[in-house]
Amino acid sequence: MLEDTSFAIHPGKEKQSGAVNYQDIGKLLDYRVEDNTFWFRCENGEVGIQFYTDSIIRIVMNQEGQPELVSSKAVVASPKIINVEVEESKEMLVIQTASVQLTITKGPFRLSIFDLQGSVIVAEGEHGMAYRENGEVIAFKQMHSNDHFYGFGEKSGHLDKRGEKLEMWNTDVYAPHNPETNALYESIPYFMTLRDGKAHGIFFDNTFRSCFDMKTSEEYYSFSAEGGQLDYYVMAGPSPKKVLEQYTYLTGKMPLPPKWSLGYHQSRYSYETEGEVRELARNFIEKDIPIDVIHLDIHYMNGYRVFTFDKERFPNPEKLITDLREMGIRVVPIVDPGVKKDAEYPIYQEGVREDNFCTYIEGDLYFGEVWPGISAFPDFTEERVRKWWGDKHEFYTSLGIEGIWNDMNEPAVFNETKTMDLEVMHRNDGKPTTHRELHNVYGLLMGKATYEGMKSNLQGKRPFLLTRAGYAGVQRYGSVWTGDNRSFWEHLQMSLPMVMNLGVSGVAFAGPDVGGFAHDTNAELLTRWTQVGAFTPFFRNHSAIGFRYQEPWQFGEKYEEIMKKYIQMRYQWMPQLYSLFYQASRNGLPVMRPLLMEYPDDAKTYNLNDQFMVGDNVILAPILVPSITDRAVYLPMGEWVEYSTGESYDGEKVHLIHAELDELPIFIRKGSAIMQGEWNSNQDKMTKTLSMKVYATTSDESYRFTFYDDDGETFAYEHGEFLRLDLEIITSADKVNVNVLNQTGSYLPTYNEINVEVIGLNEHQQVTINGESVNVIRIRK
Ligand code: MIG
Repeated sequence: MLEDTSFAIHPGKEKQSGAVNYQDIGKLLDYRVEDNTFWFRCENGEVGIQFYTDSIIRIVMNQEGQPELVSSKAVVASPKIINVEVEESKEMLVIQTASVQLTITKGPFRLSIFDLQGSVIVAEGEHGMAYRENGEVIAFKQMHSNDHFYGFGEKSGHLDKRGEKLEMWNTDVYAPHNPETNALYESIPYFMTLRDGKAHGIFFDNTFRSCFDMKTSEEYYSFSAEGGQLDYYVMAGPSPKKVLEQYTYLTGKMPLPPKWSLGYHQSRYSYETEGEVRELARNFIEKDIPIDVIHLDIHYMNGYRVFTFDKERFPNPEKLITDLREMGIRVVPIVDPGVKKDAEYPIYQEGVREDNFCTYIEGDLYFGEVWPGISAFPDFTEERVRKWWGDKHEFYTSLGIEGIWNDMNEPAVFNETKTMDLEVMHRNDGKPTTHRELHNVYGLLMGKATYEGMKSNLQGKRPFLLTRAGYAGVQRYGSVWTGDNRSFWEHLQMSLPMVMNLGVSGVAFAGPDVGGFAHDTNAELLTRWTQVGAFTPFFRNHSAIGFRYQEPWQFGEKYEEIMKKYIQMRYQWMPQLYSLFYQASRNGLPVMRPLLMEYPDDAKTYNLNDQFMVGDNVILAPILVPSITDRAVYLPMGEWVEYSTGESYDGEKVHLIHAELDELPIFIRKGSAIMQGEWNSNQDKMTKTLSMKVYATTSDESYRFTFYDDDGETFAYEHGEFLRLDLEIITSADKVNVNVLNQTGSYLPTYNEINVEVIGLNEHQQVTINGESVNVIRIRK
């Protein structure tokens, strides 16, 4: 209570922070190389160094003895045997790979990594690796005056986290999401540093509560954890995109999601009855507003028991799901981890009998209160339990369900600490340890259980998973929404850097609750938010019980028309978006990106919070404030064309752009292209007419991109059933050439050709496609 008053800042309460009271690792005593691992014995601990590639280096410090190099929950790659050269002198040791040089000074042990041009990537100085008697471990790195920090998973506040101190502890935060609220639902202890146009990444693979401090000092930053080893990876870059490729090489890529999950999702806590859901679906069909998914929140269940339907509210779920499916709509139900303590409930019975729930070391079950009342929690840290839980999803798949929404998986519990007791002892696949250590991966492992279970139950169809909690690597299982935001303009603004930083953290498929979850939304906010949502990777309108309904038609025809236009636009852009999702599944690059990812040399992009890119050639500059129809837009190098007006804009300039309520400023880089489909109807979402919009320029440009398509819902693409076109656009004063460099895959789409539309062509320019004067690309059968 008192902490909410001025008492919180009474004199004498300041906390100590910074590099005080730590035990330094001390001098290097000796070193050896075994199995491609370097071991450094120091006065106060031992360090192991491994190479995952020439440019991904793992460093592990253990203050108690030889570091353990056991498997991680996040990392899917293994160390590689690479060529290294070692040179030793009296004071130091130099280890060189094909991409980086590590220098280690011996007294005290300090590690620095340089690129081959001799520029420092990371360096230790006065402070290096250290620990505290209480088990806390910490790494200090030198901070440069021009370092900018990105990533850190799901965080409120601005894009650039310099000057921030961020905590990682999966937390259910209903309110508030303020700039200072930094422990949210996801913990991704990873960041990317950008310095003078060059980037590198650090992934601190420690599941304990951890802290990243870019605030306390201007000379150094630090990352620390409450326990465990100091175990981290340095990714040498040197470009932001390379860093992301390296990070997702380590922690995995997003599987290609089903195409329907890229569509529009409508949700509410809750659509409470079958009747309400049917009426909702009918409305979308009648109004011709595109929709792919309706979410069922907790009211669908019988007394909030997972794997059940309430017989009165939803008497015939199978029929409902089949009927909706015919309308072109899928149903995604919520599944929470808490299993109601109820001796007559089969899931609870089985869980207890088979010993699947979390227990204390003494063997007693852990119980916590959540929606169903007193509940037990599956121990997802154990393979056997994950399998059990995953198999249970047959309940849903047998009804025709292909997607699951995991909520409350921090895990959230209604008590003071908001979560499970820290001393709960997880089984952890044969290495039992406490919830204190595994809290941050509970959601990730529930996601793993759910994704894998759905995948095997769906027998060849791609599952969709939406999860609230997660850890590094969560992208391997699902998409992430940013939890309980509010219907504030500030939260619309905040969602941009938040989703961009999630993208920088490997989570390519993410988005906020469009319109805002809690609080009453309003017509203008919902309209502007829907425009943004049409271009964020995950696009779901969701609102909370007790607040205003916010389906696109709730505020009258004028607003409905605008929202409909943008939701339809989402579908017109689907071929482009799907190609970008394909790319993300291959190289880890996010669909929605901060501008700095494409323009790392342009300092004006370093903290650009209110604009974002979709792919590498499209910039969105939405209106994010009420009653305003003009805004400043910064366009980086190049020439740009506004999508709707066709007007040209110079790069490296700030422009004042006008956008009425029905307008969303979208800029495409000249010399590049985008793929466009069309909106047919909810029952028929297949692209039949595909076009490529090429934005002409008279300057010498060349642009390459990949168009990708497949059946959108099965894994047949893994056996070659896809269509992939590697395309090239070459422009100069007298020409616009479009070339298909390569066509691969055996998928036969409904369209036979791609209509090429050149925008802004000059009279002296001639258009050719594969060298011929035509305006279509024929797809080879
Ligand atoms: O706090 O299931 O973030 O999306 O509607 C209540 C009810 C639990 C929290 C989720 C929200 C969901 C709600 N849940």
